[in-house]
Amino acid sequence: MGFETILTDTRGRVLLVTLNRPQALNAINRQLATEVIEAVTRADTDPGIGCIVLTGSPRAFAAGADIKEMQAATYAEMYGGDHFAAWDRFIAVRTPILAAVAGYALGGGCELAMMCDVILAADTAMFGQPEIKLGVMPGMGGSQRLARFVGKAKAMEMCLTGRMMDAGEAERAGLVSRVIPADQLLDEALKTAETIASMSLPIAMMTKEAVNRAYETTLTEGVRFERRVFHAMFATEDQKEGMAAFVEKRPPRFSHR
Ligand code: CO8
Repeated sequence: MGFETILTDTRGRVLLVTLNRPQALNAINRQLATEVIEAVTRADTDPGIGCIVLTGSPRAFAAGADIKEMQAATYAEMYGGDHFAAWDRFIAVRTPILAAVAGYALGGGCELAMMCDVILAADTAMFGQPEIKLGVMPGMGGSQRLARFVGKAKAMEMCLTGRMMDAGEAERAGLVSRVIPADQLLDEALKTAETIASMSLPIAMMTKEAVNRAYETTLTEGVRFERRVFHAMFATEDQKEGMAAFVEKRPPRFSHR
């Protein structure tokens, strides 16, 4: 399937997905959502891809769900079409996904970034959940994920006022892992993605699953889950290779098995 609202580029073991609706600041319409979800789920079944980078333009990662597309929708259409439920397929992707955010990440754009596993922010990045100004609220997980990532006080203030957070505040609040000068964002994101993709893919997938479990369960259950998965890793060839390489003082050659 050819894509019209995103660009995809495979660089070694990294898939770069670029949102590409510049005329609408990458607003997420039905087509863009379908294409992003298709691109990442397809990559997830490709053992040649070890990490996915999702990015936008220097001006906007994504300025939210497409307001013009939603404007006239009725309750029956929103409920009947289970609008946004398709993003559950994005969440189910096991390959690590890194968001490289420059410019606006608002509403659904902020929510999309938060659905990724790591957010790297350019110093130009602005994060916000301004839906309340439109007479709605976050609908792609923002009220839940933002509260978990930055705590209730900031999440509540942002969702109730629509105030944006700049990159520095987002880093201090724990929303993004690092802030990078805008002109170096993509290079740094690709470098980080290459590092992740150089690891054993099944081990990276299990690690992603374990860290995500921290947001879904109690500490006791999460630690139990971690221990079971850790034990299971000793059934992989890559555990044997990784530890042998350390002992033999050479770089590991992971077979992703
Ligand atoms: N949807 C549609 N079009 C958009 C959007 C959007 N979210 N954002 C920007 N655009 C369009 C503008 O309409 C404009 O198009 P045109 O030139 O045809 O008028 C073009 O992009 C450029 O935008 P601006 O001229 O407004 O650019 P500025 O630099 O002046 O302002 C802003 C940039 C501040 C980002 C401004 O565009 C803005 O406030 N955008 C809307 C941000 C917003 O409210 N986002 C939340 C949307 S709602 C949402 O995301 C809900 C998610 C959950 C949905 C769940 C549904 C079940």
